[in-house]
Amino acid sequence: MIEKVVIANRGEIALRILRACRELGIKTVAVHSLPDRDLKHVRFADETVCIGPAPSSESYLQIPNLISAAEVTDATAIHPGYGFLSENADFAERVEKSGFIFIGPRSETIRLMGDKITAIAAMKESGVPTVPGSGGPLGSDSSEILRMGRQIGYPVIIKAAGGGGGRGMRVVHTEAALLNAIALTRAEAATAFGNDTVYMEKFLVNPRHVEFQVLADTHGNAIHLGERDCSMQRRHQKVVEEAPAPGITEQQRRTIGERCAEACRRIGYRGAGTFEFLYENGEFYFIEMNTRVQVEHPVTEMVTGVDIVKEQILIASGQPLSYAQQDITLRGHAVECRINAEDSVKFLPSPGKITQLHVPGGPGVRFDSHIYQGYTVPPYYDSMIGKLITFGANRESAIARMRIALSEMVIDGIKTNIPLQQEIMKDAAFIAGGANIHYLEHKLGL
Ligand code: MV4
Repeated sequence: MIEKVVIANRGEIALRILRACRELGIKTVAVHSLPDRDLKHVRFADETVCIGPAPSSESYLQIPNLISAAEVTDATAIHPGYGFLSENADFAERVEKSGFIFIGPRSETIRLMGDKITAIAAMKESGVPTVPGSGGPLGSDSSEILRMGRQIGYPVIIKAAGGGGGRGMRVVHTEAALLNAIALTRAEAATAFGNDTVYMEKFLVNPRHVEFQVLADTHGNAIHLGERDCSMQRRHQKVVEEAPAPGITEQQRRTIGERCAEACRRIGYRGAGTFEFLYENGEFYFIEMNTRVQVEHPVTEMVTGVDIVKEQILIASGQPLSYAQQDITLRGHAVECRINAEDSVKFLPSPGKITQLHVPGGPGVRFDSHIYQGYTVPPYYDSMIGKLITFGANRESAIARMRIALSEMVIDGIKTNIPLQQEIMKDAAFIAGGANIHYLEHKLGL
């Protein structure tokens, strides 16, 4: 069993990991940057190590500092959370080579999924439905590329193999624009990712973003925990997530979920993972896999009763999964509103001191956050300061609870996106369910 975990992250996820460790009787080490010494999880941790100054490039992204923190505290394992080094294969490899357990997949798996072309190929081989496309890197033969574009049909999208999460892609509407678009995407990819490999897919015009949560252990077991809808987004930042996804049938869930679980078994996946799909006209198309715990994992926890972070730690300890697929049943509905320290209209970050804080509560209300009255939100990191999650017997009651919870929440001293979230919770298209990935940007006039 893992005895001591270094939490290589900050904010709400660091606190979430700390709580999971405490439930499992595992000691914790909080690593933090200089301005983060007053974070809530730093106060609760058994040990703390300052790993550098404010910029994440000099603290949370410094691999040697994190390994040193594990060494000086004699830790067993490192949990990377999300963001920062969580999907950095070199970090996972150095953690493993230094004799610590990386709480996540094997470094080779992270590398496989980090390259979107190899990720898609692996999933396609395992029977996961993918987007019609080049099925591999685009070469230099122009006539072959033009033939491929015609075969796939316009519009197409050119994506960088090293990209993901909305970085390094370009939509092409006509054959006349294709070769130039490829050259531009290649050049940008070379600069941004140090890899100019690009591929082509059919561009889906109005899809939803539906993702499947999986868990896989080191004994060959893999299960899925159903899906989430994350279509309500702005500039590739998710704003609202929910589980289950509106309109997805039990049959679709079983078919796609089982294919994801089978893919995990085939590639020897370890830990928690997410299969990202575009969903359009009743069909699922795999686009990327995330090899970390995700921000929106709580909505899945609420409808399945599974503690995903605890499972991550148990899996890393070599324990078999606590659940078989038949133990997983979905109950009710959960919605998550991300609470950001930002102006609701201009979307500018709004760091500063929280002078008043009142947190909502009652049945089916969960607030995953590290903030407290008197806490100063620093300007150096992501603006997300918490996640408000509500659960209900059905979607309508989960949304109704969210409206009340948002109305009870008071965060003074800084601006937040609570007004935007209140607006979304009374939006007719959101209430109807199944809005696509462009809906929110369109509503906001982007
Ligand atoms: C697409 C697509 C349409 N067709 N691929 C953006 C983020 C990255 N994960 C993949 N993305 C997209 N890939 C094909 N073939 C549209 C998007 C996309 C998107 C996807 C999910 C959530 C929000 C999005 C916003 C804009 C574009």
